[in-house]
Amino acid sequence: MTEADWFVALPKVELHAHLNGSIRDSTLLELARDLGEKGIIVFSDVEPVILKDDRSLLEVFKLFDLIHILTTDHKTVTRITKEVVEDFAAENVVYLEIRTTPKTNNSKGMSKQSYMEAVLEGLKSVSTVAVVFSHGVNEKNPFNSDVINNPSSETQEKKIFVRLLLSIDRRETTEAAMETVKLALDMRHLGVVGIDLSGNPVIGKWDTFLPALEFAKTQGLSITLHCGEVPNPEEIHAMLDFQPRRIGHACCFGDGEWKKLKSLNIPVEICLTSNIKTNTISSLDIHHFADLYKWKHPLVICTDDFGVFSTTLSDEYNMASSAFGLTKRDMFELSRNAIDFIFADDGVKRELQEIFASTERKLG
Ligand code: 6MZ
Repeated sequence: MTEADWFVALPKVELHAHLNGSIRDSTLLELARDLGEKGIIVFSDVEPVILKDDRSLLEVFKLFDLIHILTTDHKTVTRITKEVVEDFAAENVVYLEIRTTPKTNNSKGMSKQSYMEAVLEGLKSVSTVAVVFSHGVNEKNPFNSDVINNPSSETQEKKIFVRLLLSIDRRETTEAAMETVKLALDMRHLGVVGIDLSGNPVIGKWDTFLPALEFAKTQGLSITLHCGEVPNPEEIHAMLDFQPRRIGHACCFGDGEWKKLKSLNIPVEICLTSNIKTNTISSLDIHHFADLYKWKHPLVICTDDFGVFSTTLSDEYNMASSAFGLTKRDMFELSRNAIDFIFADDGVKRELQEIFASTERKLG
C-alpha cells in the first residue's frame, strides 16, 4: 500500500466542511457553463476565477459570492450535497458534519427552510454509501431505521454518519441569525446538531450574533465559531469567554489568547491547506498545529473547503504527518481522538469507536 493509499484507508472524521466550499471544480464549471449559455454570466470571465489556485482570504469571499450565484437554487443545492457526501465517503470519512448557511432567494422561491429541505433531499439521493442520519427518520424500514437513503446493493455495506450544522454568515443581522437558530431547533429531529458562525472575518460585530448564539446554547445546540482568522484580540477573548464547544482556525492568536484557549481546553478545528493558501499562516513550519499537538490540546484536522482549496481530508492527514514528523500510529490516534469532539450523541461515538477498532487491526 502506498503512503497516499494508507491515508485514504485511514477512517476519518470531518468536522469543518462548508457545503458550498466543497463543490467539485468540474461541477462548478458545468454550472457556470450553463449560466453562460443562458446569458446570465460570461463564462470566459468566470472560468479563470474558478480555476485559480492561491487566493487571499478576501479573494476567497469574492469567490463564494460567485459560487452562491451558481448554486443557490433547490436542484443544485440537492446535487452538490449528494456529491459532497459521496466524495467524503469515497476517501473513508466515516463521520461528517457538513455546515451550510441557509439562504433566502426570492427569485427562486427559496426560503432558509426550503434551502435546508434541498440539502436533506441531497442526503437522501446519495447512492454510493449508506447515510446514517438520524434515528426514526425512516419509520417504514424499522430494521434500518437510521439510514436515510437507498444505497445501491453493492455499496450498502459501507456507511457514513452525517450531521448538519447551520451557519450564520457574519453579514447577517441579529434577526436573520435568530431565524437560522430557530430553523436549527425545528430541524433537530432531522440531524441538525449545531450552529457555526462564519463568513468574512472583517465584516460584522460579535455583539450582533451573540443573542442568537446564546439562545442556541440555552436550547442545547452545540456551537462552533470561526475564531481568530484575522487579528482581533477583543473579539477572540469575547468568543472564548462564550465557551463554544469548538472553534475553527485560531490563526491570529497572541499569548493571552493562547493561554485562555488552553486553560478552557476548547478543541480547535485545524485547516492546514486553507490557512496556507489564504496566507493566514505563512508556512507550515510556523503553524500552531505543532504547539497545540505538543501540549496535547484537543484538535482535529479538517478540510474547510476541499473544492476551493483543491485538497482532500486524506491529503491533509498525509501533509500533517510529513510536516510535523508524526508516525502512522500518531495519525491513527489523532483521527480516532476526533470522535470525542463530534456533536452527535454517545451512541454514534460508540459506533465510531467500533469502526476504528476494527480498522486498526486491518491497517496494522
Ligand atoms: C470563514 C468561511 C470560510 O455556507 O454557502 N466560509 N467563512 N472562513 C473561511 N475560511 C476560508 N470558508 C467558507 O458555504 C460557503 C460559506 O462558508 C463560509 C462563508 O460564509 C461562505 O460564504 P455555504 O455552504
